[in-house]
Amino acid sequence: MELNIKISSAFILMLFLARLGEGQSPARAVFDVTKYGATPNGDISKAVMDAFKEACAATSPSTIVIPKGTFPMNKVKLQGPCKAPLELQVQATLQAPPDPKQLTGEGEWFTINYLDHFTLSGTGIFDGQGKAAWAQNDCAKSKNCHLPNNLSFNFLTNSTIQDITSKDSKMFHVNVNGCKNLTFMRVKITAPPESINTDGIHVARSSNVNITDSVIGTGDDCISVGDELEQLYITRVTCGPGHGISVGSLGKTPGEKPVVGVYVKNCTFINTDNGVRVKTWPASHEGVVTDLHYEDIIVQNVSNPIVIDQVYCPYNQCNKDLPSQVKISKVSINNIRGTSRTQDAVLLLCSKGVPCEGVEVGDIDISYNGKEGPAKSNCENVKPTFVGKQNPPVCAGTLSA
Ligand SMILES: *[C@@H]1O[C@H](CO)[C@@H](O)[C@H](O)[C@H]1NC(C)=O
Ligand SMILES: *[C@@H]1O[C@H](CO)[C@@H](O)[C@H](O)[C@H]1NC(C)=O
Ligand SMILES: *[C@@H]1O[C@H](CO)[C@@H](O)[C@H](O)[C@H]1NC(C)=O
Ligand SMILES: *[C@@H]1O[C@H](CO)[C@@H](O)[C@H](O)[C@H]1NC(C)=O
Ligand SMILES: *[C@@H]1O[C@H](CO)[C@@H](O)[C@H](O)[C@H]1NC(C)=O
Ligand SMILES: CC(=O)N[C@H]1CO[C@H](CO)[C@@H](O)[C@@H]1O
Repeated sequence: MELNIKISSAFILMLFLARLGEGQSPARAVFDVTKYGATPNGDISKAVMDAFKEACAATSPSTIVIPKGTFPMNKVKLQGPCKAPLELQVQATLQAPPDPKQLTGEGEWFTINYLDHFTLSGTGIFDGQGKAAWAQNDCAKSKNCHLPNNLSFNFLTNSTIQDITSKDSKMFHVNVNGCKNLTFMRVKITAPPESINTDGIHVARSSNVNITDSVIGTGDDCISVGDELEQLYITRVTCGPGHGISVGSLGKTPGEKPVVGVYVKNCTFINTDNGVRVKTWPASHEGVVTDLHYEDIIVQNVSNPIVIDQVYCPYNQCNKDLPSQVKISKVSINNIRGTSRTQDAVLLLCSKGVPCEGVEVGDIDISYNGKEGPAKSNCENVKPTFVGKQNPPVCAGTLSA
């Protein structure tokens, strides 16, 4: 009985978009979650998963729609493979339960796995309602902190995430793992500066990931890069507040795979702790970071605009006498302009065990206005080649700390 009702209602729901006069473009079946039992103020999780189940089985491209409105949503996991390309259009504001203990089920708050040619679109908001969770976050001290990420994308290929907003995640806003050819366009990620571990987008074990035309401001890194990564393009991203765009931290766990090819172009950093940064732990395991290119970047009131830090050791829980074993090479830094909030505008602190190689510094113009004097730059275990003009003179200073 129930099955019959479901099937017939699914039929009615397949509203085919008439594309009169448009020739070949195939009609897309539309699955509206409100037709699957979703009601405003009621938990929408099951409706979303039910709509997905049908859409995923469809043999032609389809669109799942979460229409305008505000809906509470518990954990949702959408897992492919599906039979045809699928779009999830979110127009709604989706709210996680405020108390992390109320989040039940597997994985992160919203998890999407194993899809090819998937699109997440719409001007909707994923509201992690993280305020209560940040207060309980002791991840700095404790090894078992299990706060859910906001959005988790795993093993997606040829896919696009566009226009959505992620707000006040309990932990990382967006976690990208095992994806190939994934583009983020025009996304917006916001959380207050005091919210801890709320990284904007964390990308690891992936290749060909593009993040463009996006605005990210959080209490941690705007974008952070983990190991086993090839070809990440970050273009026209505005970052702030937050900790900047970071490769790493790396070297803490054994067997980390290389990070190859990170391109940060035409980005703006406003009031952030760092601009572009690479961080690796001292006394570390081996690793490789190569092909990093930073170009056409504006920094405004950024504490440390350019940082390579191979003695990264927050909370002082490491042996700083033993060098990092993560080898950094082929780094170019060109046309970085603006203002620094501390005197240390350019820090290239490479490992004494495996010095940086192939670092090229082009035009830099970063000013600092403070009693101590103008902006400075300090370097260790690196001999960059210089092209263009540098203000401050790069590698000419000593650490102010
Ligand atoms: C990447 O994905 C897009 C769809 O998002 C597709 O059009 C394009 O062909 C893919 N590129 C490669 C190299 O697979
Ligand atoms: C991604 O798209 C490309 C180009 O359309 C296609 O060759 C490839 O098979 C797709 N990848 C997967 C995993 O389906
Ligand atoms: C990602 O950006 C790079 C550089 O702008 C470009 O060559 C590539 O085609 C882009 N890939 C996608 C999937 O948009
Ligand atoms: C980056 O900015 C430069 C200088 O403002 C501009 O010439 C170039 O077209 C921009 N490139 C991209 C990819 O936005
Ligand atoms: C510079 O950044 C700091 C820290 O984010 C902030 O408190 C201060 O107001 C900023 N100054 C300006 C001039 O924006
Ligand atoms: C519930 C859960 O899986 N939380 C994860 C949140 O994200 C961090 C960083 O990716 C993971 O370590 C947690 O396990």
